[in-house]
Formats: sequence, structure tokens, C-alpha cells
Amino acid sequence: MATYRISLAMIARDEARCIVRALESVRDVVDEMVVVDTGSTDDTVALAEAAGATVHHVAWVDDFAQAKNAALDHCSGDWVLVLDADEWLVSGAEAVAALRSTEPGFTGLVEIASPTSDGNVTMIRQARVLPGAARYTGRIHEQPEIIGAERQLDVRLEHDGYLAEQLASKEGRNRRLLELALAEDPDNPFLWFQLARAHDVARSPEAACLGFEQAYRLSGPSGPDSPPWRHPFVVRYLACLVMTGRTQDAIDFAVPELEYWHGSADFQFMLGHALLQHAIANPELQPEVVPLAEQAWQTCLSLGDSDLPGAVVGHGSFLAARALVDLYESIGREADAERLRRLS
Ligand SMILES: [Mn+2]
Repeated sequence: MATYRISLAMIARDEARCIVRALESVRDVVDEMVVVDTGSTDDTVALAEAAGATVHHVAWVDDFAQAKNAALDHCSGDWVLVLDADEWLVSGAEAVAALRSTEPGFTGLVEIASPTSDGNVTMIRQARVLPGAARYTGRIHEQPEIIGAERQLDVRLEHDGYLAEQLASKEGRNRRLLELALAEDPDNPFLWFQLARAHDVARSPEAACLGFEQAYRLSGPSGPDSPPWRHPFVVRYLACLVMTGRTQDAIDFAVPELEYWHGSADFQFMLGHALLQHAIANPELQPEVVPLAEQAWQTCLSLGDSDLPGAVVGHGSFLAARALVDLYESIGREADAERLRRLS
């Protein structure tokens, strides 16, 4: 039986904080580890070499795809596992090892869990197990070429780059790259979405709303052909509208989208907040609107946590229960609050 080789590919710059954690998490699973350094001034290179990686140097030219492709060019594996330095493998070593007896004819999706500073955990799936021939495109938020079918693998990474300390150091760079990309391609809704997300994670919901508005204007309402980023787009746009006090705009945006996203606990969770905040801002509407907020969060509990892109762990479980407990306590429904307390 043929044995296929597995390479790890990583690009890095000034990742001394975390690169050893990343490399050690996969060292025993892959046949080689290739790091392309794009200009570190800290100990990244020495640490990566000491952890067993081969390090190559390329000049940084404001283009993530180009840097990742340089790493792929140096990989000799039939398969390549692509990791960022601020990620690490938490489970699924067996699934990666199984690639040794699998022809490199599909693209493997892995699950990536990202804790955020508000205490939540965001889940996404990304194509990170690639046939060796695959290459990336995109200056920022680079995407690999999909070879063969996409297949979900039982592999899980964790990523700490959405924590506030880490975001602060990368924020300026990412925004600058997005602005460069938008100057070349101003009608690209995905780039506007990414710019909005950069503001959103930096806790600037007003700036985020401006980008989300552009993305919405350029992409129209959700439909069966919507791209995977549509789910985090609708959820975070709704959240940012609520955070900036634009509750009527939030509801106007949500109502037509509800038809498409009623089965998303993340959407229902934010809809509940939009409705409750709207009721608080407009007391005369409370008899009508508060039960709708309650209904949205009850729907979350019956849906359970979703596995849609950008889903937050708890929006279909304990976070919805907590929102309902707070609501029931504030309107004096102590028995209902008590029943849900154990879930929250
Ligand atoms: Mn990261």
C-alpha cells in the first residue's frame, strides 16, 4: 500500500509567544514542518528550528497568499496541513495520520475553536488539509484552491488570536491590507465584510456597521447561493446594530433575513437581543415585543448550538438560557427563571 507523506506548512512573523506550542502539537503527526518567516525580529526563527522545523525566509509583500504559497513550495508532502502560529492541534492526530494511506484527492476541513475576550467560543470550519498541489489566492483572508471534494475531518484546532491582547498587535496590519485590497476591488462584498469584522473584533461597532452596510448593499438578501460568510455576516451585523442602539434598523434588517436564518441559534440569539433592546428603548411596545424576544431565545434552546460558520458555543444552549433567566427575573417570572437556571 502506498504511503503518502504529510507536511506542515506555516507562515510566521514575530510569533515567539506561540510558535512552539503550534509546532509541538503536530510534530509527531507530520513528516516535516516547514515555516516561512516573513521578517521576525524576535526569537521566532530560533524557536521554530529548535522545535524541529525547517525555516525559510521570504520578504513580506503585503500578501498572505504569496507567503503561504512560498511555504507550500517548500513542502515535499503529498498532503499539507496548514496551521497559523497562534493555532494548535487539540484533537484528531489519528485522522491526520490516516492521510498516510489516503490518496491526496480531496480537501479536508477542520474545526477551529476561537475563544474571545467576552468569554465566548466561536467555531469555524476551514480547509486546512490540502493536497500538495493546492495553492492560495487572496492578499488577505487567503483561500486555498479546493482540489477534489471538501471533506469534514475529525480534526480540531484551537486558536487564541481573537483574544484582545493578540488582536491589538495585528489590528492595524489587517485593516491596512483590507484597505489595499478594497482599493483594487471596491465592489467586493467579502472584503467589506472582512473590514467590518476587523472593526467588530476591535470593538468598534459603529465603524463595523459602515462596512456591513456596504457588504449588504453589494450582496443583497440571503439566498441558497449565499457564500459561507453570510451566516457570520447576518449575525454580527445584527449584533453591531444592536450595540450602536439602532434597534429599529436591526429589526428591519432581521425580518427579511429571518425567513432564511430561522434555524440558526446564533441568528435567533441576536434577534432576541434586538427585540429586547427595542422594547427597552420603546416602553409602549413592550407588551408586544418582549414575548417575541422570549420566543427567539426559546427557539435557540429548541434548536441547540449550530455548526454554521462562526457559530458561538452557547447560543443554542447556556447563553440563551442565561438571557431568558435575566428576562424572567426582570419581569418577575421567578418560577420560569428558576427552571432555566440550571441550564444557564
Ligand atoms: Mn490568528
